[in-house]
Amino acid sequence: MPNARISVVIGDITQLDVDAIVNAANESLLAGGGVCGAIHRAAGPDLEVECRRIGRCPTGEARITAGYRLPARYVIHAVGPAWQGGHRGEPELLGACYRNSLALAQQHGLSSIAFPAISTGIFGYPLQAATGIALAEARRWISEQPKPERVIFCCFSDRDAAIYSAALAAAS
Ligand code: AR6
Repeated sequence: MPNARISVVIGDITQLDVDAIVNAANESLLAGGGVCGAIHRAAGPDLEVECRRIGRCPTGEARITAGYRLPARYVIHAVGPAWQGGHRGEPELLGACYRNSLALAQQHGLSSIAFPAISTGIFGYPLQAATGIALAEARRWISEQPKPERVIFCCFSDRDAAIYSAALAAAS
């Protein structure tokens, strides 16, 4: 029952008390706008210090840091693709973000991970298509791996949550 381990919540991801929250980062790993700005503000300046030490993260990859002042113990910084019409490898790169984030969570023995809707804000990825990729990757991972036990999709609006919930129900 993969869906029993996947849930959709509405709210601010910086408030979630989970092992790791995922940041929709950019390749520089420095604080930007959107959820990335919110995570850096809530975590405090030590997060950016650690990000600077790590350096650049290519699109599709992910890096893990401490959570500092966040309730979450870790932040996994995943760099999603900017939408360029869909023929520049965006679906594969977005899928890789989810897989690489889940792999990092597993390597660190984490039980719970919360994702925002990576790439669907400033980077302009159409939400419906991005949701399909996010859920497909989570379901595939969970069907093959025991960890993380719980995958949470944290939506910032009721509209986004309705799309996630409908996609989750359709896939069950
Ligand atoms: N909690 C949960 N979701 C949120 C929050 C929050 N506090 N704030 C925004 N969202 P975006 P991207 C949602 O733009 O498209 C940054 O500057 C938002 O509604 O944050 O991957 C980075 O540094 C949307 O559904 O990320 C990059 O340069 C989702 O988070 C670039 O923007 C992602 O929107 C990344 O753009």
